[in-house]
Amino acid sequence: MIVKSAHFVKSATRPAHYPEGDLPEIAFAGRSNVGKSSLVNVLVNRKNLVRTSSTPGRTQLINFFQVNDCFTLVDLPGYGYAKVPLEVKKAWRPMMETYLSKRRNLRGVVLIVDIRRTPVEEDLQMLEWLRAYSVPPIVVVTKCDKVSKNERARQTAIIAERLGVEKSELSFFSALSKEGKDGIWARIDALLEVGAEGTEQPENAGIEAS
Ligand SMILES: Nc1nc2c(ncn2[C@@H]2O[C@H](COP(=O)(O)OP(=O)(O)OP(=O)(O)O)[C@@H](O)[C@H]2O)c(=O)[nH]1
Ligand SMILES: [Mg+2]
Repeated sequence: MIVKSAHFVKSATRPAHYPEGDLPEIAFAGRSNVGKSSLVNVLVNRKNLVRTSSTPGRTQLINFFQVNDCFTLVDLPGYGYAKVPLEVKKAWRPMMETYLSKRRNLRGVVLIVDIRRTPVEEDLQMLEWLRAYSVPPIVVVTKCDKVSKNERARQTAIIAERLGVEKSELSFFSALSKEGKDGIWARIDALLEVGAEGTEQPENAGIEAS
């Protein structure tokens, strides 16, 4: 994917505030502080398009970013961090379930897990929702720069088992080394293309032929 432009569109908590239009959308989900915003920044070659933070729970809204004026990347609020206020925690579940079940533009969700941790209950819940709403998942294992080769192999087995996916389904990533960036784009591209089949062409498509 060649990223020519990327800009913030808006934040939302409920459908009335989601961006209008039918651009296909890929969302990024995972635990607080797992590295969602960092992954989006690396994908679009920007240091700070999406705000990153060492304070977990920083992103509490659904943030929409338009890329190349042809699709949208969505940074979803993280989950599972003990210090996040209770009201924020309570709001997360309906906000997320509404987005995943109602957003017609949604073509896939990148679920991000930390190479050093065993996936938590909310990660499993997320995969279950995706199955229930027929949203294809891309599972990214991030912060790979933090572990040795042996540790990576050990954790890969644990993560795949806990999530109930094949090891080959996992994409390995590091925001530091940028390992895995092209592979993740390839998987995103595939989902954006599947979504494009059967949809109407833009109004000016084929204008030269007519
Ligand atoms: N070493 C290393 N650090 C990373 C990597 N990805 C993210 N981080 C760090 O992890 C912290 C959290 O990153 P964010 O991208 O803000 O995480 P987030 O999932 O968006 O967090 P919330 O929005 O709070 O849910 C930051 O200090 C990042 O610099 C990575 O691949 N390797
Ligand atoms: Mg974030």
